[in-house]
Amino acid sequence: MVILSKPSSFFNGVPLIDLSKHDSKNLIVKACEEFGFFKVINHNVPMEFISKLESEAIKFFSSSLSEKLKTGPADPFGYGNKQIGPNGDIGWVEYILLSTNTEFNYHKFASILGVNPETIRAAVNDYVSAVKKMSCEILEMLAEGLKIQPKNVFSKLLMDEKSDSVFRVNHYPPCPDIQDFSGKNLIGFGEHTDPQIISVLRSNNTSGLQILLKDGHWISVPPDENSFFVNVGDSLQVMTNGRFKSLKHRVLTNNVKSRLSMIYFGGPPMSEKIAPLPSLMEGEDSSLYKEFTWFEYKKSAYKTRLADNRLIHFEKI
Ligand code: GA4
Repeated sequence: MVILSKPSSFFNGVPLIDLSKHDSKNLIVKACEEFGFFKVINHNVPMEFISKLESEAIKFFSSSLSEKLKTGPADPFGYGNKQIGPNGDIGWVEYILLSTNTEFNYHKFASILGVNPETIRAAVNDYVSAVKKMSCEILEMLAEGLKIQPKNVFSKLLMDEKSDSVFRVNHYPPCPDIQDFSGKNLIGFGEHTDPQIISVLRSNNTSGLQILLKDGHWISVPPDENSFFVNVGDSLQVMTNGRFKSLKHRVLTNNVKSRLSMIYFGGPPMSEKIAPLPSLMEGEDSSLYKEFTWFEYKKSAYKTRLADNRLIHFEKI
């Protein structure tokens, strides 16, 4: 676990996308090319869906550790504590990971919260459906901005009933200034890029999220509980033949306030071939990547550490 410094200054250059404006599509393309990251306002995701899920999550995370552990381990779905992924990554975080397209068993979570499993299922479904709808609108604006047809080239992958999408709720408890064995402060969630097509994050007003700028500096993103933050995933980088970049990001711990974030990772069906769209290439030969399916990519990703470059195995030499 490595961390360089506590958030000192906030970045004021995060591209801002107003979804209610008609001309946003060109700005989204620009944001995906320059950063692979942007903030969305006027998103139409009902605040009641956000608040409902947030309050259930707060209740869950404030239960005793022994209760929470009964809903784990996250292998890959369930409750996880400090351990991230199967290969030794550790962070000052606890979380719930679930699959959005396969049947998920909410019973254990519901019994801890003292509610009917259907209440939890409905809260997750309401939130995820609204965020998925917004993700699809963004992906369609991207296709239009790139002038590619049909406009659902990207969004259809999330809409597919077999779409392999994931939902994650992260809780970063306040972290006193403790250090790991090497004397470095603890990190909340280590640096990484997201593997899927698009990730959409909503957090409370506690800072922590940082992005890696092209000049090699980590910079803190000002939190905004009323907006969403969007990341280009590795798969979208490949589909655009590297025109859009998946951005490295991480979360630092906060020593006073706890941070709660919810992230929807929109992914393709397992059998989907991930390759640059022909209209975004000069010719077949100009693909920067070898052909692979999402299944193959995931299989290889689960053998990596968080900070690894997962696309490197699929790049043409
Ligand atoms: C990073 C993005 C998402 O949080 C995630 C993570 C997944 C996990 O926590 O199980 C992974 C990580 C993420 C990429 C490499 C592998 C898989 C942990 C890990 C070491 C849910 C995802 O899809 O990929």
